[in-house]
Amino acid sequence: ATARDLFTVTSPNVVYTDSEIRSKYTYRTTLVNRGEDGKYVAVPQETVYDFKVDRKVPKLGVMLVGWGGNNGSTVTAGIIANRRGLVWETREGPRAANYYGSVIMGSTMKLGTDAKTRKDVNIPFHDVLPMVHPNDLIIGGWDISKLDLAASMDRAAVLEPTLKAQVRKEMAEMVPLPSIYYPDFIAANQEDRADNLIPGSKASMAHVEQIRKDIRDFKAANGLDKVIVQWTANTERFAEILEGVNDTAENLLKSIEAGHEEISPSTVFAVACILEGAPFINGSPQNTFVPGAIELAEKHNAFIGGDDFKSGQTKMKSALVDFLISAGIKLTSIASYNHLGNNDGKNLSSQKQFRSKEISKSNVVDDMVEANNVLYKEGEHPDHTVVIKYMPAVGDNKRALDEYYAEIFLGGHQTISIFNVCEDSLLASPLIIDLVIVAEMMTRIQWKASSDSDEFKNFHSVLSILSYMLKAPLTPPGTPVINALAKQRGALTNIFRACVGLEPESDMTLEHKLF
Ligand code: NAI
Ligand code: DG6
Repeated sequence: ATARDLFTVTSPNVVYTDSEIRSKYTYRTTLVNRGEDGKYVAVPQETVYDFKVDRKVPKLGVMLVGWGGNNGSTVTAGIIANRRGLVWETREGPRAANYYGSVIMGSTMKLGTDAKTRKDVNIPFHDVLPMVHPNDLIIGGWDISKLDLAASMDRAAVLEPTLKAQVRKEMAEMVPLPSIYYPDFIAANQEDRADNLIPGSKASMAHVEQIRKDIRDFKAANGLDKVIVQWTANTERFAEILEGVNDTAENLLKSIEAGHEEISPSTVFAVACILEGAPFINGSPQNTFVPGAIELAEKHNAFIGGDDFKSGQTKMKSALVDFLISAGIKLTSIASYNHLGNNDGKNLSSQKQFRSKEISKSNVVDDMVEANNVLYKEGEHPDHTVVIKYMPAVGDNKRALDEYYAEIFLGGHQTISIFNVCEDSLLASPLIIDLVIVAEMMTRIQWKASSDSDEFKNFHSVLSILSYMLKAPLTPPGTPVINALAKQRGALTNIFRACVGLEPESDMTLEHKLF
């Protein structure tokens, strides 16, 4: 269906047709040269782009790898609850389904200033472009555990019994497809749930083909226009990057063919999705996107995104550290502890899998530190430690304790302690939804430089626009990683605004200052 617009833009640079929105957008940046005297010369730059947005909202399917896990079962129940407008009793009174925690469904952006009152006019983020509504998503997926989704939801122990009772029947009919399991990649303590397997314990083209077939079958069975696949399965260990094995697209395909032991299940899923043209997003920390997988995606013009959902502790960190450092406060150490008792915590109690998570949780302040050459000398960095412990009793109610220690004026110190407690899967589920909606939207946005007559083309295969939702954002090779939360949101907001010919939100509010 073509979405009904909440607003239209009246501008010589914006044209609406029944099927498209076209905008001509002037992108303004600043090019800096450093002279021999060490001084900078800043030159404003303008590039004019044409953007084209396909207005037809597709019937969209999402297939989750690890569907029967805490995130998979929680997001599925959440979408059903929203779709059916469910209300359930809790000891604190009735609660109704919502999409809190989703930037797309739960936040707004400023459209502009009211012509009469001069007050801000804010619109739901979801309405800036014709996006898929999560209530309309068709969900499926794979799991190495054969429990149906109702039983998975019980195992996850996240949702209120009164909510579960209302979605149980529908979820009991949802059964994950068998998946691929290469025991060396996830913790040995996961073996007892691996009872729903495609035969074979190392990478093979047969596995790639089976996954591709599963996607095609799901698409056909549900009459879908598109499918997006997301890895929300267990954290794997890092794969070694080996010359001749996974360093190029060609070598990666050959290595899968040869059953090389260093190819992980998540990389096999990524390859299958790339070949099938289904965008693939990695919600876990491991290096699924080995260089060969990125090159393969580029070759096939396929979309990929990752890594590792940024839900609680790290989201706070990427906002707080941005605030401290940009306030001129010298952060000198961050100590981050976590304990949790869900299956994710059990898997992460194994050293190699913990190491993947430690890496993705540790590199998240680098860009902010590097940007402040007043506080930090080249190569100087705050101390940063990350600890995760498995504590079965607390279940999905993860505890994250952080101490931020900073140097302030004249040698003084500031210590900020944070104790963050909540159900991990209730934070991660809205991110899964946002990643799907934004990734799908990006499949319908094309661009060309206005100065050339070339065809419209897609954004780069690596969707760095998804960074806001991810701890270790994958970016196109050779381009910087942005971790600062406000910048990540700015990129998401302003790229979508540009597609309808709107200027970035600058927050200058000169209209309230110059009169
Ligand atoms: P979970 O352990 O409850 O679920 C993972 C599921 O994946 C399990 O059902 C397991 O059987 C399945 N699985 C394992 N290997 C598989 C394979 N090869 N193919 C198909 N299924 C497979 O974990 P949870 O809490 O749902 O988290 C999922 C992932 O998301 C973990 O890697 C976790 O680190 C990551 N994550 C979770 C966040 C959160 O806030 N919950 C935030 C950031 C990342
Ligand atoms: C221990 O921290 C378990 C992890 O899987 C995290 O809960 C998850 O990655 C979320 O991390 P964060 O830092 O975004 O809260």
